[in-house]
Amino acid sequence: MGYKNNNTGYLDGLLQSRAVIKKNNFAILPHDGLVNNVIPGFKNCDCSILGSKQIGANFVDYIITMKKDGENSRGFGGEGVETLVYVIEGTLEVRDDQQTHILTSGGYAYFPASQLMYLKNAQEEPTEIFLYKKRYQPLAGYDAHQVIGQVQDIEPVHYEGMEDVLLWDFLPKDLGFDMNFHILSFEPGASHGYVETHYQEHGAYLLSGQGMYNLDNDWYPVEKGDYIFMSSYVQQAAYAVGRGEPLSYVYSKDCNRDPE
Ligand code: UGY
Ligand code: MN
Repeated sequence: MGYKNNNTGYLDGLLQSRAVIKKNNFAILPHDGLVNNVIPGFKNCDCSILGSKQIGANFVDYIITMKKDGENSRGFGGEGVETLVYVIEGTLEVRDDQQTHILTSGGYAYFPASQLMYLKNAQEEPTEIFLYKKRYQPLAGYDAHQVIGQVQDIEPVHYEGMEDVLLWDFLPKDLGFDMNFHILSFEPGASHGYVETHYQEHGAYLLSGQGMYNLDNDWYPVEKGDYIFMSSYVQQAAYAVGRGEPLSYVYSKDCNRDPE
């Protein structure tokens, strides 16, 4: 919604791309290079598959514009698969086989493994969502449970004590959850305190601003609408640039499990 591809079919500017694909390492997918994919179950929706096992991810991310009457009435997820939806813009109806919830921009729903997620655009105008699924890694004696929320109701913390970097955690910290979703937001000029190198992988969708991102020790310009896949151990850190909005992104991170 509001990204550069002019959708006329005719060339708009030069045929150049900021996309960078390093399989099993990292990838940057700018919004204007995304194409629509037919995904069984989604009707009246423009769907693009982002991170997937084809670039080395152990999860699948999607960016979806749900048009008027857009829905997935078949149920998203499946046996042993956990799901999460985040509403970037618009109003979304999310239901399991019993209850319906209405989410607005900043809303999210986590469904535990095997509970199918039914989605419907709840307004006339398009609703844009970031969608995630992953095979759940069970832990004996613990379970995950459904979580429905709005980020506006979460108190952010100063990321690693930094004044100008804020972090919102979507899910409870308990061991039943094998992943979490977060929003990280850097005021212009702010940055990570160090270059992270860690076992966990990320799929990140940039919600606002512009920045420079260090991935595998090279720096890349990034902005709102970009998707970044970071595989296990890839070096990663960002600076927010510009004067206007913060650089912020919503992202997943696996957690709470001991690798085999
Ligand atoms: O939680 C994280 O690992 C996060 N700070 N990583 C990142 O922003 N690239
Ligand atoms: Mn990280």
